Amino acid sequence: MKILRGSFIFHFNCIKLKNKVFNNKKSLFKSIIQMIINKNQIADHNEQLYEKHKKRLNYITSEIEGERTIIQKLMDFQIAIPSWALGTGGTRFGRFAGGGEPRSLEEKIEDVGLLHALNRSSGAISLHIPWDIPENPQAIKALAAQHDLLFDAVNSNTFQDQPNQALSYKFGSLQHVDKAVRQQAIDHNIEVIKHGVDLGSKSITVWLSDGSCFPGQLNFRKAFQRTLESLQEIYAALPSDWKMFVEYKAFEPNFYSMTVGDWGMSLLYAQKLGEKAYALVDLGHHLPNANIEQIVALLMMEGKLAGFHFNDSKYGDDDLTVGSINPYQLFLIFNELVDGMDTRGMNHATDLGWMIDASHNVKDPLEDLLQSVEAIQQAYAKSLLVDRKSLTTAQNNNDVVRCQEILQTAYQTDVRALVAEARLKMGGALDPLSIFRGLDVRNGLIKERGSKTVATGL
Ligand code: LRH
Ligand code: MN
Repeated sequence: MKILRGSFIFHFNCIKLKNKVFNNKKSLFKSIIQMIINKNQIADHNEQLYEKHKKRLNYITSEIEGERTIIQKLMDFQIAIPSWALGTGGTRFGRFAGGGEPRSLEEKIEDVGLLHALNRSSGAISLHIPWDIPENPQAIKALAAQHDLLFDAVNSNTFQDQPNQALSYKFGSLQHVDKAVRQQAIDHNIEVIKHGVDLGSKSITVWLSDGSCFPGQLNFRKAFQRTLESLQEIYAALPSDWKMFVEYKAFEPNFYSMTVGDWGMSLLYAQKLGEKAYALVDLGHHLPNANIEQIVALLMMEGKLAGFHFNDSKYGDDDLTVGSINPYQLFLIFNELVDGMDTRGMNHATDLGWMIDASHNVKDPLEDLLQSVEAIQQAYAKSLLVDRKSLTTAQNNNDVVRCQEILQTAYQTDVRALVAEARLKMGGALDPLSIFRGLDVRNGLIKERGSKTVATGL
């Protein structure tokens, strides 16, 4: 396949985009890419890697069936990038900034645009309010459109006290014993929904740090009921086509109880709130050795799974690169997802929220996010290879060994060429990480923005 220079743009599903893209891309290239990546460099990169890619693709397509369907599903599968994870993260012990970090919402959108230009699989950004208040929503929306980006779930923040805030969230927000504090938190969430409506978002994620640090500090039942009443007021403010994602977490920053502490509590809230409320699964928010794939299967069964905050962890809410610690668990989760979505006739690409939630203490934030998107795409591709008919037969025969063989055959299949082919077909880079490094993007950003810039977020 000849990699056509200049027409590279037309890989971006040219029917729909041709005119729009050409005009926008021209301006896009004028902004970031032109500074760091000009339009032919991805084409050059792909040309150098094409022969090797073709060999790998021919091999995998000779080994499997349905590669066209899998590649199309990978092309449709877009993952939202968290606006709060484009800078260097830190812990209470320290933060070691890497330089060239985005100084504004505009620069955050440009960074996600850069990721999307390279892997064509990061087509949405998830904002956190007030870290990313869109001062001029129309301009922000237009800038995002230039980068082919949509706005995924907006996130509220009642886990920090803002400078001009009247009442403190030290002892919680929606659970607080003081009605005035609860009302302040409710008003904030309704304001977040307004920002989301302005940007075309269709969901709000509510994560509450609410809970207690010591036995006796909180009446669990009353805290649940106050939180439910507060969520009901926020739920009532949801536009008809919106969803509310109730994110649970086992511990931190409270270390005795969390008022939305596990999938059971989140499901209880979602069921009591109504059909627009769902339980959001952040992979790092479980107690050690929790069977997250079983939780996913049951939330799917109840039609109450919102979607995900993808990351990885070995101990707590470590927010590490997706698939960096336990890639088999990620595969098992996608295995349950594909089974559950197909059973319910759901659209894999649009019916659940696919978001990353990570924090980068020692890696370049953009390289870390490129690795995370790749890991998610690979886990999804492997889960699409599972021979579900044979698995059901083996399960019905209690043939435990055969069940494992069927799963692990899919898991041990090298799907990297399928994921790369999907990128190539969408106009992305065959190897996003190597072109990101090859073009020294980080130093380009440091030249542009400075070495001491700090992005808002965690
Ligand atoms: C809480 C959490 C939540 C976000 C925050 C940035 O640990 O996962 O999703 O609001 O991280
Ligand atoms: Mn999260």
